[in-house]
Amino acid sequence: MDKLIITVAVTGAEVTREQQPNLPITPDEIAEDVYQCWKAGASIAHIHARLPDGTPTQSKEVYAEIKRKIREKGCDIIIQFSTGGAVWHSPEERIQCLDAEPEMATLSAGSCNFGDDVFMNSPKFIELLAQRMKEKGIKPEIEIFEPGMIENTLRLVKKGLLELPLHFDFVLGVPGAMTGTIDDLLFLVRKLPAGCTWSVAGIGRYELPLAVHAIVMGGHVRVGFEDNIYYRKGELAKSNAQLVERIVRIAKEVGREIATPDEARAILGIQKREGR
Ligand code: KMH
Ligand code: ZN
Repeated sequence: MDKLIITVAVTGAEVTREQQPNLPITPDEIAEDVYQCWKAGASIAHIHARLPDGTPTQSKEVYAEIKRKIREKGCDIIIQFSTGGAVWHSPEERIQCLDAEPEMATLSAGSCNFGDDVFMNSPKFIELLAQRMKEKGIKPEIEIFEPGMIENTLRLVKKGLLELPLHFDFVLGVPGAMTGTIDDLLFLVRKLPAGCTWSVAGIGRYELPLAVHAIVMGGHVRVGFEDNIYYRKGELAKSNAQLVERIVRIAKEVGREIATPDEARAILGIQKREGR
């Protein structure tokens, strides 16, 4: 098995300070939080930008500031920006973050219900995201909320917009999309083309059981406040780093080593580039 890649999704677009008092919001807070998670063992930071009042933003300037502040700390974590943004962001707003030149970015491979909203990803927009990431040499992480999104991805491979092997992230347990049972995870993993890598981001109570299964199955794990704000039922997590530390402990107990960012780059086929 490859070493374990831990992604931390520190902020997201939906969680508020009222729900999780330790949510990082400003570029300084996000950079410090990512730095603490990197020290704890995370090798990818999945980042959403916010305005100082907490409103989600896809401003390329804010994303660039977050990246700069992370790198100023001497932190070599893989920086992954969200092209998903918030459900109400326009496609034009969402794609902007690619101009801030991250090493990786998310690419949601289809539309789904998302709580009381709809997370819209038209075929045309998905193609545009894939095309732009290809031009810029940004490694996509394919976000899968529903099984049909794997087929959508393979259509883009046929069109030459994406190249195998790809890295997938199964986001499971979003109200309105696929649930996060172990059966769901096994079903999705079996559908992937050979040689692809995957991680799982279980939402809320799905986070820990799915992470534990991913660790022993040879997959990778995403944790963080974007997906889950609790340490256990009824107890808020103290920090994103606390959630990362628990995954590191569990992985070590079952003999799965933790990937450094450079080891994660090698697993995912990412070339380190100046300024990223
Ligand atoms: N905030 C969700 C609507 C991504 O980061 O690419 C979309 C999302 C996916 O979080
Ligand atoms: Zn996200």
